[in-house]
Amino acid sequence: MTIKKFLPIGLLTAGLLALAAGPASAATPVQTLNGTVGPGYTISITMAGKKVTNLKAGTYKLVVKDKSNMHDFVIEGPGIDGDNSVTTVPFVGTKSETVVLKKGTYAYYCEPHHTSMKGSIKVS
Ligand SMILES: [Cu+2]
Repeated sequence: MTIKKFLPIGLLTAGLLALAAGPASAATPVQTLNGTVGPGYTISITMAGKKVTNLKAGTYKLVVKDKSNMHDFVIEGPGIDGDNSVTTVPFVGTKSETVVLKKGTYAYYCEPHHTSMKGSIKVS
């Protein structure tokens, strides 16, 4: 007669699977883009203090600080038409919106001074 040793394979497997899965995975955090316009004749979009010129396609939170009543902040590109003014003249303050950026080029500018106050971001 042989003595079979009981090996709790099932229990062991369940434990390893739980380890591999780790804690409940959180959704990818939405990154913040910081738009600034004014108080002088300047406009920019930065992320973590650096000017943004290239981004990966995805969803971002765009937070715009409009520091002058004579400027506004507009962003347009694939999926975002030219009427998308995040801020308008004479608003001063902070506004934010969620933007879904697709592959292509986005332009941002101040409408009254669009020939000089402008920038662009390439999304890939
Ligand atoms: Cu302006």
